[in-house]
Amino acid sequence: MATPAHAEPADHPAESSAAYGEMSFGKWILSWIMTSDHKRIGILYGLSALCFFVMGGIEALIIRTQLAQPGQHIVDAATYNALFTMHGTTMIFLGVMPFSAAFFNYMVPLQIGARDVIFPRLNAFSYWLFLCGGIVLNLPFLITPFVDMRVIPDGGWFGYATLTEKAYTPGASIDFWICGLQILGIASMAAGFNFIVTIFNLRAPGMTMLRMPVFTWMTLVVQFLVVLAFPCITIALVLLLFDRLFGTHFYMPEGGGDPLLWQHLFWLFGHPEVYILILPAMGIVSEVLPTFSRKPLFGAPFVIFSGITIGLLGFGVWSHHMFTTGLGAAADASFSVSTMLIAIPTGVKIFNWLATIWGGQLRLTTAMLFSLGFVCMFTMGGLSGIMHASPPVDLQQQDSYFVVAHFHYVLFGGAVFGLLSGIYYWFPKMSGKFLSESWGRWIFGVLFVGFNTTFFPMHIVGAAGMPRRIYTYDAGLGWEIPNMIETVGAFIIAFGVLLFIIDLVRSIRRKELVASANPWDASSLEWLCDSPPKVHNFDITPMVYSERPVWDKNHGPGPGYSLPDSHEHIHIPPPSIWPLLLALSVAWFLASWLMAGQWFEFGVCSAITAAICGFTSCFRWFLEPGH
Ligand code: HEM
Ligand SMILES: [Cu+2]
Repeated sequence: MATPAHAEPADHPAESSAAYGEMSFGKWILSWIMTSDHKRIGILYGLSALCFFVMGGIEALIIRTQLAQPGQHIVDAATYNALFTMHGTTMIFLGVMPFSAAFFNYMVPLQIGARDVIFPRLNAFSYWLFLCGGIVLNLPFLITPFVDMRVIPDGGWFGYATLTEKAYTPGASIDFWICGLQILGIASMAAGFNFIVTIFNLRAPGMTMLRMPVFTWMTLVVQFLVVLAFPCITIALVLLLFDRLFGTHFYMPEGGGDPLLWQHLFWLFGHPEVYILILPAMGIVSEVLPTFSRKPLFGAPFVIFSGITIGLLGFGVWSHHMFTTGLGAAADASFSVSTMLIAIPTGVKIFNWLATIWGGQLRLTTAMLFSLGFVCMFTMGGLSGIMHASPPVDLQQQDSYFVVAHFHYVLFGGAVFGLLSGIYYWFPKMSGKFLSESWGRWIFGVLFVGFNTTFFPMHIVGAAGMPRRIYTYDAGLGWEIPNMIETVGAFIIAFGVLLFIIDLVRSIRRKELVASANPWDASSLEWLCDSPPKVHNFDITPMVYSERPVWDKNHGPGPGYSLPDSHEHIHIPPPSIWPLLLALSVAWFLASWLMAGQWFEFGVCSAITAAICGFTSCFRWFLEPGH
């Protein structure tokens, strides 16, 4: 595409891609720290998520090594509690969520024909705050040798009261967990509002809501879930913090409180959260399957509306996590029905994906393989989910390895496979290079085999009565063989992940850019930009005429899109340090609670200092011109 002279982003040469080459290393680092470019922020989210994913994976390997045989003592019971808590919390909040955020950031503005998100600096703020939250959650690993109390979060990923009350978990472990989650919550909320406003307001002319790519649609649904669900856990955590620090009794029956209040508040967040984890992957699969079947997505509006329906129903099912608490027949019946209802829109999506592949000219690229793997594995996880939608069945399965099998089929076979599909699909767009397709097939094969070897036997051993969250078990219960198989599977997964990381590093380090703008012959607007895109994405904002603009332009029937001969002023917000400093101040402010729990006066002084820094950063941010 010809670049009109007036379209150079000359106002900020430091951010233009040509200038990166000549920069000194320090300047280069600074340009990442101060960036407000959605593409760079997306890459930062992706790399951070990858690191946390590896940490969560190492925790899982220790768990599996401990459980390989009966009666082992590689870790003790207390360490084991910390391991599964940190594994679950890490995978959910620091692995899958930010990896999805990487794609929201990188792809949504491109897919809607925008130059950036609507509040680029707020976007940078979200990223830095997320990173602070991840660090606060993992800090206890570093300080645990130096303190004589429990500091590594160990109350499970859903932190049930009253276990998490001071009386039952003294020390600071739960305080770290609360603090980390609150920081992550603010980061997610800020990003949520940013993307909602972006998608509503920055779409290219002609891109009506129903012309939006399905991935952008699923992003929109997810952001609504984030801004509606996170306040529930924020409140739940504030009440827990009051109980722990100030002696209130919100969840303590002895003081008139109710532990079930925690469970209701938590799961009112927690169930939508599982859709926050899976819907982005569903969006990715809805882009990949049509591209590699060379067919439009079958019944695209149905896929979109079932995504919306899943999001809405997701707020009406939370008590299916509480069937065993004795809610009574009426509540059990209604939550059972609402849970089963969600299977309908989910099934609609699955059938639409199958109909998309049906009769298509399939190209079995690695991205396609991961998407096909997603459809199979997610469906299996969905089916076991419908089983425990029935309260009597759930009474048997709750807290057993059957549930562990279920949610890994959804979260790993589903969300993670979908994200991997997205990496293989969009890597050429993001880097101008390809991941190796021959390695990719092997990586897919190893992960697929490893995944099923690890998690399928958990159904069996769970049905045979093995409870989750036990650090060891006796011989002679018939659990030995499945547990050994599961552990072998976990190491096969680790090998697959290792291969993936090697290929990723290799591919990134390659110098020459070989990917064309549209290497897969895909249909949405991101494939109109260069690979990698210019700092300002589009020289001219396209005018959109259909839901598959790039495809229609190349193959007909309609014009797809056009590039109006306009003289737009391209505005790219300048880099800024204030989002980072504000994020640090907010994290510091919240972390002062931790100190307040141990040394009250010190914590209060620290909070006041942090607040002053925060307000200063805020004012400097607002006074800085050009955002
Ligand atoms: C390397 C692959 C993985 C392995 C081997 C693995 C293994 C396990 C095992 C054995 C448990 C049960 C521990 C227990 O109850 O005693 C567990 C719990 C859990 N896993 Fe994974 N996992 C893996 C990947 C993932 C991924 C990708 C996610 C999410 C996206 C995830 C989310 C969870 C959650 C939420 C829990 C529950 C933690 C709790 O009980 O509080 N896992 N994992
Ligand atoms: Cu649920």
